[in-house]
Amino acid sequence: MIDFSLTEEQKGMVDLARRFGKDRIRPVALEYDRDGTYPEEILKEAHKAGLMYTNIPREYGGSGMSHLEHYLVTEALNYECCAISQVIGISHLSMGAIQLGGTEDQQKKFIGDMTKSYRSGCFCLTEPHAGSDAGIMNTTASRKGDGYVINGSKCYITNGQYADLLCLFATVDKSKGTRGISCFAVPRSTPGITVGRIEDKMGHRAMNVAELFFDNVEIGRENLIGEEGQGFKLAMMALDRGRANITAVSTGIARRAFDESAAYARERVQFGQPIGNFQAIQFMLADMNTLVMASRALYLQVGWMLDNDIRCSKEAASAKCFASDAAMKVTTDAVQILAGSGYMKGAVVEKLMRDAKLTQIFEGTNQINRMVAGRALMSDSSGLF
Ligand code: COS
Repeated sequence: MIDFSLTEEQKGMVDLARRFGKDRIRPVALEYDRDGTYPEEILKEAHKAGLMYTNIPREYGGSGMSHLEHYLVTEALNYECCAISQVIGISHLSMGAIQLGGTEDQQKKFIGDMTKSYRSGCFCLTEPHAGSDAGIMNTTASRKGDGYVINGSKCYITNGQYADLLCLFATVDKSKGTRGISCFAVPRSTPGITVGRIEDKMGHRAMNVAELFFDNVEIGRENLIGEEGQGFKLAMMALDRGRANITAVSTGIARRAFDESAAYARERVQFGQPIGNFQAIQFMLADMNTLVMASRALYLQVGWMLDNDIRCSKEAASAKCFASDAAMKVTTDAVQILAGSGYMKGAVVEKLMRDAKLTQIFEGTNQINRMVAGRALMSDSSGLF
């Protein structure tokens, strides 16, 4: 039976996120975007409100939400500002591999420690020459005694400057390709980690993105997550979840752009009547709303699959492509509807359009995600129904 109604508890979660977004994020969203401000105070409050570690189990200091619930909360927060909300929700991707591959003791130790603070984690996969082709990374983990020494660098790391816990991917044997990559939980306080360039971005400007360097960073065997050589698979499995998350992020962005457009269409009078009376505008709004509805349906499906332990690599990749392309289209149309007033700096829809662009790029470009879905369909074209 398909049922789109939320339980009272789920309604409470969404309501909490909406209120937090409206009261705490909305008043500063444009200012933080203009100045590229790290939302420190908001993170402290989100942490207290239980909105930071939503899908981390309660025994490790999280709120214990399901994937589907986390995505509902994500849409609600991202409606207000995706840059601030991405940092609030960063543990969903950054801790994914540790949750999937870590022992109970490792999760208690690493994730349990991290959730005490609002600084959260970061997902260290990308390197300057290893973006879409993530498997050719150069960062090494050489065995030393019972542990490892890490050397190398990572770039475009969301929350890299501030994260307390790094989920780091490094190769123990480059000759083995992706099968040589391992995953490590590395506390920020480990000596030898330095922060390089902080990126100045087109959109998502309040979201911290940094370069990280690892210079003889010594860690123990207990920092290895899963088996040696299992890291690439853990990264890909974490990205399945992450891509479902970007579907919810994109839905939040698109819904806000729709709402801004509909409100403007109701009040902007030209030729003696609100422009929303004209079919040219109504058709645009109808199509924008359709894209929002479809994007939401996709993250609900993938969230449900994750919660029921059904592999969803192709569904998550397809959902991410659809919703991010939809967010780009809806925000571009929102600027068109608001016209001159929407194109100016300081307009909400101008920010949304810049923000939407990144959703087509991060957690795998849409070209890579189409490839992920396309390849999977060659071996298994079955669907849910
Ligand atoms: N779940 C489980 N296992 C997976 C998987 C998934 N979603 N995706 C891949 N794997 C496994 C494969 O089954 C394969 O296993 P074997 O070694 O046992 O054969 C292994 O991982 C390597 O996979 P594959 O051969 O597909 O690797 P490629 O290097 O050809 O391609 C792509 C991998 C391009 C799909 C991958 O590099 C990718 O997603 N790139 C984009 C990275 C990204 O999203 N970066 C953003 C960083 S975070 S903002």
